[in-house]
Amino acid sequence: MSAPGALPPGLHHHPGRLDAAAQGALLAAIREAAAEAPLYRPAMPGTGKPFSVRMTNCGTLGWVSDRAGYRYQPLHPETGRPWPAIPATLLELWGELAGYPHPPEACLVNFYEPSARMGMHQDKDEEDLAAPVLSVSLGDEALFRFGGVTRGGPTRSLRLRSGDVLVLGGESRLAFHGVDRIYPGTSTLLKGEGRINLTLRRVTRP
Ligand code: MD3
Ligand code: FE
Repeated sequence: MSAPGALPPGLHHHPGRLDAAAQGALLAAIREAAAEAPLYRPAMPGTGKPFSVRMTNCGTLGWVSDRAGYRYQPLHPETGRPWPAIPATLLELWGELAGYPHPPEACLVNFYEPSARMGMHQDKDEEDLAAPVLSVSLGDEALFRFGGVTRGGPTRSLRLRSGDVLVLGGESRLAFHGVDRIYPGTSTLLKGEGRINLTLRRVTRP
């Protein structure tokens, strides 16, 4: 279902929160980070099936997945180097929108080619589930889907556009969510087709 109307408690959508200049500056910062910590393709725990999304991280901790499982770790799994710092503009955005008095520790960078998807899942690898997750969309539009805290219940869809910010806190922090499709050619921000999503997270309990 995709009915318009109120979003669930704790899910806040800020359409166009970043203007074109801010999106361009943020993209430049993320490109710098990805030069230091290259995008890589994670694998599913157990099966080792490759993700369709490529990933990297900024921050003191980065989210990684491989055959052994999901976890946060301080080093890039392929280079063995620490992740680069979270760009200052993202820390400022967190300060303005998160409503949480401690800084984020992880910024997961997801890169979607037009054929990439993210299956429905919960984000629950963090110790501090009292902290919200803040997401920034850059590049081509995406069809984002979210449901409740149990798998298989009713869901709603939301189109996420370049410059949109989502804050997921409170009752929505453990909601199932995923990305059903990318709409190639709907943004000119990136050099080519695709979408970047940045998610800021507090991982440890302060
Ligand atoms: C709802 N990323 O990296 S961001 C992820 O567009 C992830 O790349 C998607 O799901 C993406 O884990 C969605 C929006 C988002 C992020 C975290 C959430 C929605 C959420 C946590 C709880 C509920
Ligand atoms: Fe997620």
